[in-house]
Amino acid sequence: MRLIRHPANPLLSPDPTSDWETYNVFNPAVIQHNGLFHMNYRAQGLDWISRIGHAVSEDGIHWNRMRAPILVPQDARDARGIEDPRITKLGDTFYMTYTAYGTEFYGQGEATHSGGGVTPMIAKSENLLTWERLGAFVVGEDNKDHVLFPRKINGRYTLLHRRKPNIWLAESEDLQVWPEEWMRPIFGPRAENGWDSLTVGAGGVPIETDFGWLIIYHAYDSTHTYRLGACLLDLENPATVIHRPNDFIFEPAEIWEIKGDVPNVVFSSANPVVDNLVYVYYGAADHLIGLATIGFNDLLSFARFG
Ligand code: BMA
Repeated sequence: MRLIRHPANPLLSPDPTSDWETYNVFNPAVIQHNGLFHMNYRAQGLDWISRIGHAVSEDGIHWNRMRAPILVPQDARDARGIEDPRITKLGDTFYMTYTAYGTEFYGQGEATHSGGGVTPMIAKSENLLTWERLGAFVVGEDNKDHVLFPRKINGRYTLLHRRKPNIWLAESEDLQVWPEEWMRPIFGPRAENGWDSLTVGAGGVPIETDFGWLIIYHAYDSTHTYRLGACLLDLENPATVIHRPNDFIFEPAEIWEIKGDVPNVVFSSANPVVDNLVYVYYGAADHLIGLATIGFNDLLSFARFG
């Protein structure tokens, strides 16, 4: 079972006339709202700092982008960039989870990167354009790939996150405090399995189905090739894996997925389901944005029985 590349790929490319998205556009969040697709994507321009751009589309294929970025660094915590947004709608509010890459390290212990560190952040918006930062999800650790579930589970906000090399679960009563005692690892790399032998991290917003939460995740191996996999988590206790197929569902194959800013990367942080089709948007080689699709029922069967 493999995702099918859209013939219009790549959907979005860097804009050489624009200083903030000159070099790379990748790793987008995409959500359908009021009949329009909205994309918030990571872009790098002349200064190599990541900013978030916004584009809209009627069909999810052809995009009109805004000339200026909609979210830009504001302090030492994100001075080196705002990376890898994921957007979840809860009630009437949109939440963006993203990685702040900063010139200062927050928290205790060793810095996660030389001269600074990463902080997984949460922001909220009523219109997908203006974002209010709510704060960090955790500080002082190399934690990324966090994404909120689209409803509360057992009365608590719930999110997936990544403590290398595993995908973890976290819970909160208010989106501000995420107690350590409510955090649990869910699954990790499979050393013997090949494509997901070194690290795993969550993709887009978990998809609620009758049989569990359908999750798309990324993984890499010793060659640092990023592929995508799928699995099913229990609806009321998402720390329990119901089934996790051995095979991947997508891997770099096109020139622009193999060659780019970082080679051999397909990295997805958006998988909206529209009209029974799963739209898997992905960053290709940290340079372009592509789309691959799969029927919802096909992906669900694979996640249950593959
Ligand atoms: C990860 C993230 C992604 C990136 C990927 C491949 O650590 O930082 O932004 O797409 O590496 O380079």
